[in-house]
Amino acid sequence: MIDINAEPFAFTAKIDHIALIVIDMQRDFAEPGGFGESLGNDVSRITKIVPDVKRLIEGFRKAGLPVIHTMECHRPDLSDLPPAKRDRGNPSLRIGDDGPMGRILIAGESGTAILPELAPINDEVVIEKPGKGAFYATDLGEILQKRGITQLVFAGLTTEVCVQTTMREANDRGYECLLAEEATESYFPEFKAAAIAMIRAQGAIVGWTAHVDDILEAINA
Ligand code: TIU
Repeated sequence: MIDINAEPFAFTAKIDHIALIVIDMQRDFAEPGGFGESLGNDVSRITKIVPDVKRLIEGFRKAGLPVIHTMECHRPDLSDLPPAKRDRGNPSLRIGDDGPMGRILIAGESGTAILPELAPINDEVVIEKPGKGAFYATDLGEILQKRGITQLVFAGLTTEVCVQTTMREANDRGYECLLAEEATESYFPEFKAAAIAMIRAQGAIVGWTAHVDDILEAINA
């Protein structure tokens, strides 16, 4: 067991039971013409975290620890897309519509892919999820249970939407959750700051937060 310098207090990492989960680092959220922009967001902030997400992923790989990737996406026939999600916010392009990078947020389309710098390698698990949380309508829980994972380090997009939703789902299922602060981003800097504050408030009510350097130092010790 190794203590990681974290807020609101040290996170005691159990190295045989910890995994990195990288949430939705997809072109659709990071590049012009994708789902994020169709909702009216300025996507230019998002790619700035790629180097920090990359070194976190590489640190876990170097330590021989599991890296799990998620992708928010839907089946080509849209059978897993509730109309309420498709129509919410009256986006300029709806999920399933043809965009400049292929059909918006549809499995297998080039715009839905994980950014090439952060692409999964070898046998890393990739979870395709139709919701904001990665446990809803996926086999993530079973996969973690079979591997004996009880602690999750979180990175990815966006802090207050899919990252926070998945952290809350995981926390309720008994996982200890640690968010890597520089390896997550929001379209709204104030929402990122608020999400970090609310996650670690009340004695880590949802989980801990830590800097990428402190996480890497501990897992590679
Ligand atoms: N819109 C937004 O902030 N996020 C999403 O729709 N999905 C994820 O956070 N991945």
